[in-house]
Amino acid sequence: MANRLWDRVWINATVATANGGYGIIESGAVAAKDGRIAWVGPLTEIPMSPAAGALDVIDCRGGCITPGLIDCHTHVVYAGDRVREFEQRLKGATYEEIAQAGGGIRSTVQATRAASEADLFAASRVRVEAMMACGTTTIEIKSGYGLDIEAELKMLRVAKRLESELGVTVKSTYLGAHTVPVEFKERPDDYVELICRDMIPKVAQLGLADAVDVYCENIAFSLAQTERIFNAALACGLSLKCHAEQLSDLGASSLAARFDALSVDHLEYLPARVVAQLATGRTVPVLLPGSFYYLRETKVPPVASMRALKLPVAIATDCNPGTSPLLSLPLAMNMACTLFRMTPEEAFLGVTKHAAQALGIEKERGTIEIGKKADLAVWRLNHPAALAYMIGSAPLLQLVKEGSCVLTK
Ligand code: DI6
Ligand code: FE
Repeated sequence: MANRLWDRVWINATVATANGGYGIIESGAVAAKDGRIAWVGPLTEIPMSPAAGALDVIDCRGGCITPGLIDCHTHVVYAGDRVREFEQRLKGATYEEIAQAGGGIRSTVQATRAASEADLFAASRVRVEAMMACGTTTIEIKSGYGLDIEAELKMLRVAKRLESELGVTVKSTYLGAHTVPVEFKERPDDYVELICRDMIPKVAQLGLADAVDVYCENIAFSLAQTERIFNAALACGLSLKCHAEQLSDLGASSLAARFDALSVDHLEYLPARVVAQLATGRTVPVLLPGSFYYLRETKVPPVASMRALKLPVAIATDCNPGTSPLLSLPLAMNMACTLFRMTPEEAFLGVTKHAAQALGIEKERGTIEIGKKADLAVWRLNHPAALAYMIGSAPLLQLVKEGSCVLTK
């Protein structure tokens, strides 16, 4: 077989490159070779006819091609569910009250510790497949429902296996500091010591995580504890992320920015002066409208200040069993628009280019540019704004991972 210029070419599409806003190319084409984007532009300018350049030519029938979506904050690996807690909350209990009574995160910890690795994988796989059916090609996955070495490593191994078996890119994050486990209830600092002295070095040595996250909140870890954990993570060469300013302003975002963290996530209580601080560094603000919606929060993150300072705001599902059982990034985009007053274009960049930045993978993914990995989503839509416009529907035609079609409808 003759060696072709490309492996595969997509034609007859509106291409939204996410490069400089939507980055729309009308009547566009994208060509992939060896897993990377080899050409993108208007079909009239393609250097060789698609049929001569590649054996496989895909007619997108006027649909839209976007970068594969990137979900940069999830807790998708867990066992059990929290359906009863949802009912309790509807009868008036608050999330904090349930957490303080030993429910909440701790109940998922119990279920996750008890689950076999195979069962944990099977339960998580169903969710990741549903995410992919909504256009997701890269997922960040946090541990944090194990909280002892064995169960945390089990979660992180499951995250790796999801990557190898489902063909989705996974960036994994160690979140031992999600909550204080029951066995350390009276001595949280001893648990922080265990995280810093034993768990982070172990996770790093096994190569099971790319980053370390801390849930810095009144119901979780203090600012001083967060700083200790950040230092331990840096000492092991891991990147930093932080659950910050979700329910109160503890100063976590400011600390994370000083530590050059990849991202600060949630931010409902972020004060405007810290938005200015973020503008001076590389730390990406990540907004999670699913948990805002599910907890019926009323305080909105400072989106207007972020916009004024041109921050690269990312959006993610925060998929977790307690506060955001959400799998669809297009639905998260819609929520970012309706609840946070972001524009559809900001929402689009939030799940592509800016989400890649929040994971430190912007050189490889997040936009459709020559040389980047060919991760694409082909939609039965004529403009990417429609992704944010729809409520809970994602008319995906094809999902492409590093040049290969992993899902076709
Ligand atoms: N992200 C989290 O990690 C926590 N809240 C959030 O938005 C809680 C997750 C849980 O309740 O299981
Ligand atoms: Fe979270």
